[in-house]
Order: sequence, then C-alpha cells, then structure tokens
Amino acid sequence: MEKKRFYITTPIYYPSDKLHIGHTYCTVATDAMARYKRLTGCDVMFLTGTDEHGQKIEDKAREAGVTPQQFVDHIVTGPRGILDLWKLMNISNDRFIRTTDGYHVSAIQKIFRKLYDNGDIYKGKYVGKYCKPCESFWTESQLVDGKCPDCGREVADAEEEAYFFRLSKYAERVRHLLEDTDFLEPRSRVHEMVNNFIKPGLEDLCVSRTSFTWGIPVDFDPGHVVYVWVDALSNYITALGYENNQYDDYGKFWPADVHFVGKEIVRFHSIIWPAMLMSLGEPLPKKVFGHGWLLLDGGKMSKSKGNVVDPYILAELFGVDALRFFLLRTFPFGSDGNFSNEALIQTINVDLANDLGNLLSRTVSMAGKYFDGQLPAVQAGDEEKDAELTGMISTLRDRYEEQMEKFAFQNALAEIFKVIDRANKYIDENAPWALAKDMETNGPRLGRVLYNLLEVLRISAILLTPFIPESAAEVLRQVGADASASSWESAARYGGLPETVTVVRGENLFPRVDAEQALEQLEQAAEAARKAALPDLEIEPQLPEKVDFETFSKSDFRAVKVKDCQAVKKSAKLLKFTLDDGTGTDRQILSGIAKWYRPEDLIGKTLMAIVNLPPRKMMGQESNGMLISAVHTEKGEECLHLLILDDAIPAGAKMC
Ligand code: ME8
Repeated sequence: MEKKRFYITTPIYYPSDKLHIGHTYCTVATDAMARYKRLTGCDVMFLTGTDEHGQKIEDKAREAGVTPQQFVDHIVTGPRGILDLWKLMNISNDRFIRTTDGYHVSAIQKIFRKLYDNGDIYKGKYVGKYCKPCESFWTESQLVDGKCPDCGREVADAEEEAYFFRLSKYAERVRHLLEDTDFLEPRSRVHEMVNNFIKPGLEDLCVSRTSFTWGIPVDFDPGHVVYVWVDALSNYITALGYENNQYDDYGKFWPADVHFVGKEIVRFHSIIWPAMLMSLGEPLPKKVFGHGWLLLDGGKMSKSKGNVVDPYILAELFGVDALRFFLLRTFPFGSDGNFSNEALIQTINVDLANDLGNLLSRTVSMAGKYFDGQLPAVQAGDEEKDAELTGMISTLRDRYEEQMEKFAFQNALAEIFKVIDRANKYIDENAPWALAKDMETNGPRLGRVLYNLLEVLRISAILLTPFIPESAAEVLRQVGADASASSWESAARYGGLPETVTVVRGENLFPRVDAEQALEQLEQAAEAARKAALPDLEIEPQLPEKVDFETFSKSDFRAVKVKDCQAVKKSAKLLKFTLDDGTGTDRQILSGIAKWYRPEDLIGKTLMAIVNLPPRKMMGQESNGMLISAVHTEKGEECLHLLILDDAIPAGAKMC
C-alpha cells in the first residue's frame, strides 16, 4: 500500500542575526510533528530554510563591510550558524532551501512573470510607508500611532515606481477561505485577520522595489527586484520543484499539509500566500497554524536581552532533548509563553528526572536486583490491582494521537505523563521490595508488576520519540524493546515485550539539576559568550570638533619624576604620587590607576603630567594636576598605560 504523504514547513529564517531560543521553538515543533508522522508510517517532507534577500540584509552587510552574499553565507553555513543550530537541535528536515539558491531565483522570476502575464501584476507608483526591519509596506491607515503595526518601530516614507499585485481581487475568496474553512488555526487568528485586514478593505500589494538591489531581479524590467515576501513565500513550492528542475516533488507533496508560522507572519501566510496561489491557479495549502511567541520577562525575546536565550549555551548545560521537551511541554502551541531558565530547570527536574527518569531507573534496577535482569516466564497478574494502569497504557496511543493531530503538543505530552505518574504510584502501591522478601510465593507477582512498569516505559518512550529522540531510544534500549516492540503499531497494544524480556541497565538518563548551581553556570557561560563576542580592540573615535591653537597652548604639559608613590588608604583605585616637577617644590598628584600599576614599580620613572589644572580633592587629599596615559578597550576590558618617558628628559621639561 502506498504510504500517506505529509508535507510540513517552518518559516524560512532571516539570516540577519544569530538565532535565539525563541526561533528554535517553531523548528522544534515542526520537527516533532515530522517525526511523529514518520513514526505513524507517513512519507514525510519536512522543509526549512533561510530567507536571504531584502534591504535589511543589504544594510547589515554594508555595515559589516562584506557583500550580502558573504554576509548570509556566514550566518547560514558558518560556525554556530543556522545549519549548525539545526544540527545541534537534532532537526530532521528533509530539505533546506536558501532563497539565494539558483533554482529558486529563476523559479521566482518565472512565477513573477506568470502573475504578470495573467494580468494580476501591473505597474504603478508606490507611495506609502515602509518598515525596514519587517520588510513590510504599510498604508497610512494601517499604522498604529504612526509606527509599524507589527514591531512598533518607525516607518519611512517610500515613493517609487513599482509593480503591484491585485490582492484586492482575491479579497472575497480569501475571506471565505478564512471564515468558512479550517484553513487557519487557531481560530482566534481568523478574527484577527478578517477584522484587521480584510474588513478595512484589502489593497493591492506592492511587489517590486527599485531603491535597493539585493533581491531577485524582475527579468523583464531591470532595476526592479521582487518584493521579499513574494520571493520568500514561494519557497514552499520552489523547494518541491515548482518551475525548476532541481526537484521533482511538486506533484507528490503539494498542497502542503501544514505551514507552521509565528503569529506575526500569519498575515502573509493566510492572505497574501493563498491569493498568490489562486492567481497562479495552484492548490492551496491545507492549513496554516499560527503559533505563539516565547516571551522573555513578558516582552519580545531578542539576542540583545542577554545570552541566557542562546540555544548553544542552554543545550550544552541541560542537553538538547531536555530543551526540546521543555519547549513543547510547557507552552500551549497556539499561545504566547514566558520563557525562563527557572521554568526550564523545574520541568527537567519534575517531569524528566523525577517522573520519567526515576520510573526508568527504579524499574530497570529492580529487574536487575530481583531477577538478574531477565523477567520470569511465570508471571501472575492481579486483575483488580493492575486494571487501571494497564487500561491507561493500552489506550494511551489513541489519546496521544488525538492531541498530536490537533498540534496540541502540550496535551499529548500531558497524556503520557499522566500514565508515568500513575506508574510511579503503582510502584508504591505494590511495594516490590516487600514482595521480594518472599520470592517463592511472590516471585510471579513481582514479575508481573515489573512487566507492567516496563510496558508503561516502552509505550511512553515510543510516543516520546518525536520530542526527545535520543533519550527515547535509550529508554527503549534499557527496557529491552527490539524494533518490533518500538513501532507505532506496537504502541497501541499492551504486551509488546516478551514476558521473559531482558532489561539493560544504563546510565541515569535525566540527572536532577541543581537549580542554583545551574543558574550560576548559565550566567558564567553567558558572560563568557558575551566577552568572546566583544571586539578584540576598541579605540575611542577622534573628536570631531577642532580646538584652536591658543586654547591648546594654555595646557601646560611637563615631564615629572616619581619621588614616591603609595596606595591611598581605603581606596581601591587611587595612587598618591610625590613628583619632582623641576620647580624645587614637590608636587602631589592622585591618579586612579591602582588597577594597572603597583606603586613600587613606578618610583624613579619619568612621566608626563598636565600641571595647570585647578587643584582637586580626592579622598580628603589634594591633587595638583593629572598624569597622562593612553587608554583603549580589549574584549570589553579597559586598558591603561601611563606615558613613561625617557629618563634623559629632565624634570620640568615642557612638552609642546
Ligand atoms: O519572519 N518565539 O523570519 P524570522 C516564537 N523570513 N517564535 C519566534 C520568536 C519567539 N520569541 N522569535 C521569532 C521571518 N520567532 C520570515 C519568514 S516565511 C516565508 C518567511 C519565529 O527569522 C517567528 O515568529 O524573523 C517566525 O515564525 C520565525 O521565528 C522566523 O522569523
């Protein structure tokens, strides 16, 4: 029988900055869905990629002094880049598209021409507002307080000759799609789209730009580049081979079963994208699911808010599976959720260490201790005592499947953990350690108790595979499940393990995290990462204002010799200098350089000082002038060097 096909996509990411843990949310969810569908026997196509054109990238490349292509190459394929991140997170995508890939570029030109040839793209003049960070055009009426309605930032006036897509023509069909079908989920997003965008009247969309060049050229009108969203949205079909010869999967996988996208880009996916496909005469994707955001302290997450959201640091400290699990266990997929390291540690400790980890280690070690790792052939059930647990295990797959089909990851996981929780109680109720005191009488019963626990672990591990692939495989190994006892089919039935199964003791899968220590380590790692990202050398820029010679000549710089130098009591910073300035009277200067010099190392040195500054009191002592030093910053650390002069220069010599 031919396998059922399933095509799922993530948004393609902007390679404009390093990605944070919020970015991984959608990709991890898509990965869990793709793995789940593969587990159930589907032929899956899981696509992700990068959205590499647009003014924002062009600007950032210029700032970095590289070409846009070099810039995106570094962020996509460079060390700790986007490809590395998906490898780290164990993402099982089948395909990765970059919108700078040649086949995509030429396919977009063909798509643009098709839309033009069928009369849905026409030339006009664009007058409006543009939000550069979002790469979005807005009309005056769409702005909120004069700012971008998506990100709240300033928008700029834009006026240029441009091509337009007849979005207005499709308004009614799109409205019907949104209101009368289950195309867009969750349902709350439908109201948002209809009320905010369709009801006020859909305007035609500007789909080309002439004010920058980093985009796909309109091949029949040089100087115009295709609007990034037309370029980006089309990735879902070009990556299958639409209008190109790179792939040949369009007939097989289109229409997509679901596009997972963040809530702020639902507008593009549920209005513009279907309208484009309608115009092209192609089938529409079956569903768009708009997920919520991970927030940090209630606000939008960004790398600038600190490195505690760096997926590399988090994965290193807690493990990739724990991180994946946390993202999908803690937050309902359709709503926003507040990310915090405390919540992450709590989830690891409660669900993974306490509930799942303990169940596994207790069960496997009891099987080892009481039966040398192999359960006995003769086991004795106790219908009444076992019924609740065995009933829960045999129906778990169905309950899980129901939730997974609705993309309700959190609920699917909750179903699994209800059974795990019940199994831990079952251990206490049946007290295997008490049964083991009289093996002759209770051995068969003890065998059954452990068997039931192994079955809970086996079925839970199969169903956890999409979420924590490596750990689930390890659970299956430890409980002695072979390939057939690890299949989707076998998860529907209690009794997949042979009665005389042999368990394998392994290491503790999910050790408890010491919260205090982990938070401290996280801070240290974040600090080290912050330092490493700082420039090697920073020198203060030169002052733009000029100073006239007369003003400059008023500053009296002299060579001074250090007669004595001592630390100032109760001050961590100050050194007190007694100096010969050539006048015959000692001069006292206080200088905040204790961090860089030991007083005894400076005695006898010839330094440079300005001697006609007004006297200043510091820590109750008078300072008459200032020693001159050179300062710069290295890896964020301030560095200071006193100007130490040739000893041949006599005290009091004027510097000019
Ligand atoms: O929007 N929590 O790219 P992008 C959850 N190139 N999701 C988050 C998030 C957070 N804190 N921060 C970002 C783009 N995301 C376009 C897509 S598709 C044809 C083009 C999600 O790199 C965000 O919602 O800005 C979006 O779905 C995805 O990361 C990529 O964002």
